[in-house]
Amino acid sequence: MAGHAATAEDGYALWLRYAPLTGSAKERLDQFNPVVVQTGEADPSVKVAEEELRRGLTGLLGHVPASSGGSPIVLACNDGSSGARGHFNVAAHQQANGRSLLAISAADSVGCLYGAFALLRELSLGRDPATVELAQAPAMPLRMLDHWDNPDGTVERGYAGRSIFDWWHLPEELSPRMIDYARANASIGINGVVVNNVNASPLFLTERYLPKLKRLADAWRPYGIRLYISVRFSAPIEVGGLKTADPLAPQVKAWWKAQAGKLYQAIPDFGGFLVKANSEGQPGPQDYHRTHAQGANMLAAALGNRGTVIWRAFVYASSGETDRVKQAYEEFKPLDGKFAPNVILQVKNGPLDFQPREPFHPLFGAMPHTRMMLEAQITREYLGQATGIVYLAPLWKEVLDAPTGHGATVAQVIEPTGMAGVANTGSDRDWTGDQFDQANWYAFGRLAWSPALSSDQIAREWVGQTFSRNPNFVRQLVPMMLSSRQAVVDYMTPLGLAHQMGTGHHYGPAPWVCTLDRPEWNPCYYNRADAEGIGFDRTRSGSDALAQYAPSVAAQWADPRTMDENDLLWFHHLPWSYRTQSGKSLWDELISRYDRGVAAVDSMAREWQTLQPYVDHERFVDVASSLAIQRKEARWWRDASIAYWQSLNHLPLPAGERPPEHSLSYYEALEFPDAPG
Ligand code: GCV
Repeated sequence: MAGHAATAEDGYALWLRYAPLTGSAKERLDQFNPVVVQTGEADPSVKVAEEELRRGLTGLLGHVPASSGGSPIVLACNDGSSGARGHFNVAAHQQANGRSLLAISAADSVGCLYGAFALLRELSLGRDPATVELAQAPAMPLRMLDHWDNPDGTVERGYAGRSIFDWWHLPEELSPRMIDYARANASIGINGVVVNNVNASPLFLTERYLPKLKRLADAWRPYGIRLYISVRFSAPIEVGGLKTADPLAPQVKAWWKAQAGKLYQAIPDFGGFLVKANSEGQPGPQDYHRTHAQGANMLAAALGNRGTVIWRAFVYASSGETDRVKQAYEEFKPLDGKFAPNVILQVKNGPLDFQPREPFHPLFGAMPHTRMMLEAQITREYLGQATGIVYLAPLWKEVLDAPTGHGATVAQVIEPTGMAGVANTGSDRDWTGDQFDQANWYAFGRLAWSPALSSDQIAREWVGQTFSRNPNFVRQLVPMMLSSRQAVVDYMTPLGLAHQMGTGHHYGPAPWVCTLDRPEWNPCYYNRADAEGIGFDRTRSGSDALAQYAPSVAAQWADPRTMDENDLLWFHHLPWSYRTQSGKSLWDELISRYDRGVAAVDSMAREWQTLQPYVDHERFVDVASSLAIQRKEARWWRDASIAYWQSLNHLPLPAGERPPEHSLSYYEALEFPDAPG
């Protein structure tokens, strides 16, 4: 039996719904009350932990927990233990009076808050409180969200409405959303937030913004979240009235020091600066013939030991000569060991730009004397934006688990430092523009907390808390989520193709685009398709990007006959007649992968229909409509891509294959002036 569907919901509560338990699970939990704070009563984080426990228990029980008479839930938030900041224990003990006691203990108050959320997660999933036993610590110190939000309320690559940050009305008005946002983040262990776009407005370094930033930082502090800002390297000129932003100029150094001083006066635990420099037109130290290290170290000196400079490695010059995917490594590898101790290099998961699939970035493991963190993209800029179901944990796990060949996996390389995710939040009621994109926010936080978690476990947790803990529902929905990432790879860019999207909006297919000024902005630069074959030769006979990887890794990808074909055309240019591992020609294999992607989306849409009894009407319809869009998108990608490849190779489709619905010129003529940017 499906059980009763929840009442109508709009997704605002995220995974913190605390839907009522029933039957024996409710009876068991009813034995546990009251909530008692044993230590740390006055601490703001303990207060919010207590509040959250009460809120959660009230939801789960369907009534306010009794104020006495049961087995107490005790918050012991200064238990004298040592360990990583944020670690906690949750366990039930037997007391002398025969009753149980459920204790959440931690060395610091934020650990206690994390413990409270972890307990609520277990309870929400129907776990018997008497058997809960958790001992956890975050795997990495920095677990961050990077917002690409602008002061005017727009969001670069945002698909969920306007920015959640209302700079105009701050500091006087603090939207309740800012607290719910902090609760959601704390529940998954996020402890740092960069509030503005890396294409940074200098406004954030003006006097007017200080009280606004302070108000947010104060509001988030109890939730264990430190505030960071992105800074524009040329801000000393734009808002400082200086004639230069040269990092070695004394007046520039003094200006940044003064700015840092003001920030720390207002926000004593201010996190630091995130910087995109000399990348895609942003100013940087190279404008003054200085290196990235000189630029980063100057800012690091301004912050001193109070904060961190997070310097992005996402750079590529406007040159058709050097393969774009090689450029970050070429620029940064020689700087290993040259960065100040409070500088972190933030490296995207792959060497290109958040594509549906990329091999891991060759910088991971290659700069042993540099602190390095991983940058992932939660917002789906290149993966269909906010439509359908595309669960990203498998993408991130693929990268985290990859052995770098330098004696560590990517996860091990970044664990001493951290992980940042480009946020997918917006002003839409459901926060992420699509119900299932909440799962990606959740999964990012959970993986930053523990990269060892499996995509499957994270999906189970999310589904159980967000939709329904009914085992039949979970059993059916989780596999859909797990296969959804491969589906998007298959219908968009199978077999290692990448960067085939339309210019500007990055939404639909446009493999034919070849006339943009910067060669490396053109899809044709990446597919290199012609009458004879397709793919980018990155072996020694081509750009030799393979040589940037450790020899053991490069060897795996060097031979198209033995490598994992998921990355085939990323590394190899091959004739259309090339025999793939399935025995099919490359052309036939490509078509079969597009088809597999389309079929996977059709099947998700069909399966969702059968799940209606478990889901409230509002979210059921919302997801069903979103899947209807994804079905259209999948066909569009398949058909437009095949039409273009056929215009080059003139090969017939394998017998029985459906021809593209429209002519190539139809797809080429499509325009989307109204797409979000
Ligand atoms: C914030 C890609 C995106 C840009 C983004 C850039 C970056 O190129 O399309 O919108 O800019 O990455 O990561 O800096």
